[in-house]
Amino acid sequence: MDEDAARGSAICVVEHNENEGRDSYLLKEDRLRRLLMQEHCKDKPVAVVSIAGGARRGKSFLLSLFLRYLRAQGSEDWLDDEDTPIAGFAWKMSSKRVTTGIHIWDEIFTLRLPNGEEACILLMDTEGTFDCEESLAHSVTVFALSTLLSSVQIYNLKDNIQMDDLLHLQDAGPENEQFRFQFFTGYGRLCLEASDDKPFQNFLFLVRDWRNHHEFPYGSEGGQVFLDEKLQTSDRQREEVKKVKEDIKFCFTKLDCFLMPYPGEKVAGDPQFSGSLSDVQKDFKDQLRQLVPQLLSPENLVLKTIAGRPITCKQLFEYFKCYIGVYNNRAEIPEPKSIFEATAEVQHRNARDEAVDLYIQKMDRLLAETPVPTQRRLNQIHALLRMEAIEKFTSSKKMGGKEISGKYLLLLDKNLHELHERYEIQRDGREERTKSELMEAATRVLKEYGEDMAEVLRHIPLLTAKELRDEHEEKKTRAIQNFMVKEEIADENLFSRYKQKLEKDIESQSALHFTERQWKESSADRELINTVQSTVWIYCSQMGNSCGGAVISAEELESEHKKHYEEALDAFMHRTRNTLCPYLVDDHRDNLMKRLDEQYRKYAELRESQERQAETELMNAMEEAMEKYNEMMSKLLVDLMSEEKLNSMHANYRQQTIESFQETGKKYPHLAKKHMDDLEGRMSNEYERYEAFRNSQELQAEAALNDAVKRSVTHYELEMSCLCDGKDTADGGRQGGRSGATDGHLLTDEELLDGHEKYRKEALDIFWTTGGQWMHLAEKYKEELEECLRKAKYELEKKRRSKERRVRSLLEKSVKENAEDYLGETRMKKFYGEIVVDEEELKENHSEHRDAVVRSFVEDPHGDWAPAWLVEEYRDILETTLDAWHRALETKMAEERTNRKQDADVVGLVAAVGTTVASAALGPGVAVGAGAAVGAAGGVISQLVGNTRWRNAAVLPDPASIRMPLNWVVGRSTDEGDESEKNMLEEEPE
Ligand SMILES: Nc1nc2c(ncn2[C@@H]2O[C@H](COP(=O)(O)OP(=O)(O)O)[C@@H](O)[C@H]2O)c(=O)[nH]1
Ligand SMILES: [Mg+2]
Repeated sequence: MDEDAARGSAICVVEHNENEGRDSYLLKEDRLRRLLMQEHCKDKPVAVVSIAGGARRGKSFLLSLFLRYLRAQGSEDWLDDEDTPIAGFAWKMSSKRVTTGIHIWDEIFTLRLPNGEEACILLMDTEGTFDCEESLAHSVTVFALSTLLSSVQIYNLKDNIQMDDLLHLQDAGPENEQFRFQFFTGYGRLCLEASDDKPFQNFLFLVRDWRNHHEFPYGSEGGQVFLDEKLQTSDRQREEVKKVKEDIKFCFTKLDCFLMPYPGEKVAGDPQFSGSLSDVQKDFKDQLRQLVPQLLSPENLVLKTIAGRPITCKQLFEYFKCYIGVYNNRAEIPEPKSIFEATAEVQHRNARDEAVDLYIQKMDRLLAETPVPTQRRLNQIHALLRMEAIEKFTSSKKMGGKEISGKYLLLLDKNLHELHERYEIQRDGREERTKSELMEAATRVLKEYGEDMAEVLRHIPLLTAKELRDEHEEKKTRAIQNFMVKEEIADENLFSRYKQKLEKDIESQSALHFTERQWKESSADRELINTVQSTVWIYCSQMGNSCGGAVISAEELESEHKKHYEEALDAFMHRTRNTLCPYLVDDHRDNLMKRLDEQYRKYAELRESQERQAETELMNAMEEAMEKYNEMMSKLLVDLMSEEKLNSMHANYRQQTIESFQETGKKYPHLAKKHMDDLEGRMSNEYERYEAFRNSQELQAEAALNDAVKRSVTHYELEMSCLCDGKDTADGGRQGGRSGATDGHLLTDEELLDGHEKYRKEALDIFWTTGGQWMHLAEKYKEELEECLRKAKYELEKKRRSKERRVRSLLEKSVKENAEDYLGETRMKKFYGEIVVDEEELKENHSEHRDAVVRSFVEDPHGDWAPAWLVEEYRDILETTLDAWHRALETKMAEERTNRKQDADVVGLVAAVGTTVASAALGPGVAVGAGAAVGAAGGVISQLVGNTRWRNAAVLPDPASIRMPLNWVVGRSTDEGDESEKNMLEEEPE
């Protein structure tokens, strides 16, 4: 199926029913209203194309082709698409018909007419007309209704225009003679009486399956000739036929005829025909291309008119209702008069409606005006429009008489009056709405103003009163401006009333905002006062801390003040940085500064009084400390002490004193300094005094020490001289065999040293009995003492050595002399080269002479001046020397004895004699000094001397060569001694 066809359908708007032999017609009002009252069409003029005629003659088929044309919007190729089947109105070849009555395609087409106006097209199908099954009355009714309602009625005929076909228009059947002649002519005449216009519009005889096209060609031209021929009247014709023909020509504005070719067997006879255009004969299609635009193109479209005026879809709906009503209200087919009256009624109604519409339209426009019109203006306009509406009503063409006109005029006036009242209410309503809109706007604007001001008041920092006033002015101006937007919705008076009220409201609300601001400012001010107070407290507590302990100097106080003052100001500024009212801060800051200055003055006074107290306290402390110092120092002077010690003690006490003073002093550092200096000065002075005292003590002590040194030295010298001179009885026992030899008293070196040590100690002891008191001085004097002792000792030693040397030289001389004596003639000389004796004898001689010589040495008078220990030493030397000489002589003599024995052996002397000879031979050298000691034995030996002299040489030893210790002593003295000692030694006699 075609999509477009599927889109719409033919709806039955007038349904025919038959009840108990009586026809009734049901108007499907709702359907029809829905269709005709659509916005796009209800007020547009409409062309109604209707088709009527016998059943199954291709009416619906043709309407479907009209649909196709309309949907193609008059395009040239509207018939070219052969694939799309012909569809829309039900046109099937069926013996069963659809619902009888009037059908309308439920799609109203619009098109623009050549004059630019938009118009609608309605396609109307009729069913059941002129069917033998139906009553003729019914067919005539449907035919009449569709003719009354259409602007183009197509009378669809087959093959030819029969006289019957014409009669059908009149003939309601034999039982309705009256109607047969009355309807078209009667109605037509009534219409013509009322106006110049013909009652019906275009009428087209459409002859289908036209075969006689050779005589009358297809289309309208042939049709026109054919119709003219058919409608010709002649005297030969029946009266009724002539009447019909005349009535037809008389009633319709335009009569046309169109000869349509046969569509072909497919269309006409094939039950399987699907509606495809390819199955339709070309002639048919060619004629369709002529026929359809002739009816439906904008140029050819015929609008539906009543009494010469085009009607709209909406009015068409009224006529539907009116005519169906007329038909249904009668027991039989209505008289033309009824139709006429009904039509006149609708016309008047439409005229009134139009007048009312005009009034409404203009009043609506007035009511839509902004500002809403005043009551006065509404009444004025109403009066004007009322006249205009009445004028429009009276001037419109209508059928019917004065009666109906008067009735409708009254009705119109009543309607207008009612409308006027409605408009008044409406206007009042609008005015109320305007008022409430103004009220709302004023409230909103006032609220906005309030919110703005609240926002402004929330602003940190808080605005000053002047700033708030400025803000208020600005916000108020803005509020009024915002309100002014509504100026156009109300008339001047009304608006200015609301505006004034708004201004008053804003002013009274502003008072609240000003009060709030004032309140906020007061609390900010209180806060600032509190901040000043607490800042002063903090300053005071800080200053209290600074000045609370020790008394500080005025400068320090000032600097503390400056510091805390700055801190206080900073703290104040910091704490007030977020204040709501910064513009108040300066005043409070000035106040703060003033109060801080006041406080500072109090602290300065306090400080001064504290300082005075502190001075007194410090003075006392200093005096006390000084007293203590003096007390301690005085104690020191009881005994002499070294300057260093005194100094160190002074330093110690000084420190103690200072510390003691500092106990107080540290409390007042800046004041203590001066007192401290004073204290130190005083201590220095005192110390000088103590020092002088000590010095004098020291001088005394030194004198005592000096004295002690002298006494010690004297003691030493005394004791040592006793020792050296042997006067000390205590030393008597040591004199040995030399007692009484006072001059010969000589100490050994060791003895001297021992003595020295002993008396040195005694001297030191003596010294220390004094020096011990002043150890710090004594050392020096002790050194001095030691030096004196060392010198004394040295002198003693020197003296002793010199004496020892002298003694020694004398002893050496004596040793030599005695040795010489030993070698004398009378002693041992005879044994050297002269007498040879045996060993025993020699030994005896030696012992004898030796002992004699030694005894002589020991008993020598030198014992008076030589100490025993030296004599002893030299006696040993002597003995040793003599023994050595003896051993040497013995050795030599032994050799000699050997020699002699060898001689004796040769001469044969007796051994005993030999011995005597030998010993005699040894004696001559010694015999000179020997004397009587040799005795009797010497006599024997001397007899033999001349005979027995030594053959080997026996040399006599030299006493000068005896080795003496003096050399060593001298040597040693030279080593350690000085020049003077050497000289002294040189002077010594050998
Ligand atoms: N002979 C003939 N048949 C036609 C013509 N047009 C349509 N038909 C056929 O006639 C039958 C009835 O058509 P329909 O439109 O329903 O007739 P209606 O009852 O007048 O509406 C259908 O089978 C059509 O194919 C025509 O011009 N000539
Ligand atoms: Mg049909």
